[in-house]
Amino acid sequence: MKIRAQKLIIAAATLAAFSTAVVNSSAQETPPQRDARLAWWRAARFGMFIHWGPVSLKGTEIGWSRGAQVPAEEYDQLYQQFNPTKFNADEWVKVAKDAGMKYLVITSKHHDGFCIWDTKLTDYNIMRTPFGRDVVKELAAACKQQGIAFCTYHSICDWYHPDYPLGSPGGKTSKPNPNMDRYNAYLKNQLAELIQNYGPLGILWFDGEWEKPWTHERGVDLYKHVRALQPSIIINNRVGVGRAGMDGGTADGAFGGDYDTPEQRIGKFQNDRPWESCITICHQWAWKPNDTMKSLKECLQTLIYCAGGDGNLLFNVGPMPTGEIEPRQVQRLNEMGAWLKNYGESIYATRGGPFKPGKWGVSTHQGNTIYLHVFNWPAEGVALPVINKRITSSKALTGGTVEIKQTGEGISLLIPPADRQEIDTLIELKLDGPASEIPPVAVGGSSLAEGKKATASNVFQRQSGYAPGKAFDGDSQTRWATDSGTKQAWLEVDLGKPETFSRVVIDEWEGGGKRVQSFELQYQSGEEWKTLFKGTTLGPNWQNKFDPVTARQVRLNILEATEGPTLNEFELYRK
Ligand code: H79
Repeated sequence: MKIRAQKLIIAAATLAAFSTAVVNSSAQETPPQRDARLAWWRAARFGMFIHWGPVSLKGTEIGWSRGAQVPAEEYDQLYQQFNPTKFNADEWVKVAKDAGMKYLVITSKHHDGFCIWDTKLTDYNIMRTPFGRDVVKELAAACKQQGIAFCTYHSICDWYHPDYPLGSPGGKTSKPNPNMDRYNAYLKNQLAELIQNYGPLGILWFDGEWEKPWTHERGVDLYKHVRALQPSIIINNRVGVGRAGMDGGTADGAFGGDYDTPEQRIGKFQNDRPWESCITICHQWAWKPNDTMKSLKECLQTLIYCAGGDGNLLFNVGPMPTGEIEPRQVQRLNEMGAWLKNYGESIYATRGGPFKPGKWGVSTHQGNTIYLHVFNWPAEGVALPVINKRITSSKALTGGTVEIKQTGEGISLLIPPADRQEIDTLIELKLDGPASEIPPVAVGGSSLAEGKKATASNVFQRQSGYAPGKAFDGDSQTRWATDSGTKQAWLEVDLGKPETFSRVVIDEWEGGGKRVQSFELQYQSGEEWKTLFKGTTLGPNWQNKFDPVTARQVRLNILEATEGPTLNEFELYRK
């Protein structure tokens, strides 16, 4: 991947840029013009996602619970009781601002079809509730006043609207008299209302594009429609049908709007196409009473991992039916904001890399500066690979002294244990030239097995999302899994050619506990499988060193498990 040359712009000065950007229709836009259009948003790095509507009265998931946990007839009447009298747009925007977020995306319409603005195109909207106030209007005004980019999420699928062919639950039923062309006109007119009455918008965040009625042609047409209404707007990839599942990338050659959208996972390092992970602060998108909330460490490291991978984080809250955001969530967001106040220079307007994200941490850069965010310290310190720039000075921004040695072998980094931070030890390196000229490089070398051909005795429900390759993709957020009840299984990798290795790392999925009770690591020698060693339990990032072995086929043979074995990663290293 090559690093796209991009002038770094101070986030604050560019927040208003989308309203004044040069007018270009999508067809005429050159890559530099496109970069300029997206620049404010890439520099912003951190936004607030809000999922809200009458469903908050039930505490179930927005859209998906219609016709499932909540009968459709009941769901569709909830708006008659929706009266969030404590809603205060200024307060919500202040929460986002204090958290260090630079933009806000609210569900103007989710899959359930309910509209939270004063639309003239359907009666199923906020003005018909006892509340009777235009939430989109108030939020847009508050965002404008406080200098936050206002954006909307808009579902393409609409399981409520009679013209849209599919219905609840989850698009699994059909409507009696659908008319997709008429629905499409409705959708386009709604977007015109939103942009013309509440714009300019920062982003139009589409979703619900995966159902059959949506096509490539409709996606391209919708993108052009929205850009024509507001040339400066940014549109996510879910406008088209090219999204590759929940990983959120856009399939090669497919149409995918302006950026990729990994959902509920941190995107992989990708600096040649913009991306934004959308992740919830608790588990549900819409408000759920007593939902488990993520720790400050998880919240902050999620943001920092995104920045280090060269992406954004759109962090979701689901406000309560009272109109308030839960106080504990406000507090958590505030804590994130406090960290960003101190260390925001290492996040905003930076680019990810050059050292690729790993268990060790991540790096970001701007100008001649690299920011190292170290999350985990090996006893011997962090060893970074060779770079084509000289380090002229270094500083531990989170306190203490850092010892740096740059040699022809690489860079070694040590901080006394007392100065290592629980969440992020932040070290600034000044270079004798631009960090963007350093090609992105993995830390600690990649596993010899990464991306290699994998097979297994069993795959959970034969789903590709749990394929053997998930244990060799260098992404600890994905995993190989086996059917529930599986007590024995094997996982094999073909390295392509004989390789010499002396260390294995097996990252068993933490969510399942220690399932493996007995295993052996084997390699093929001639026709025969030889056992390298035997073990009992594994766990997260379990590792073992042994005398160097040369082999092409390596196999983990699980002899006994309490439940279906599942591994995030299986890695082999020379040393
Ligand atoms: O609004 C939130 C969720 O309600 C919504 N997106 C976030 C931002 C959401 N939509 N779908 N899902 C959550 C889960 C749906 C997954 C699937 Fe598919 C839809 C599985 C199969 C069809 C899309 C296409 C994902 C994988 C393939």
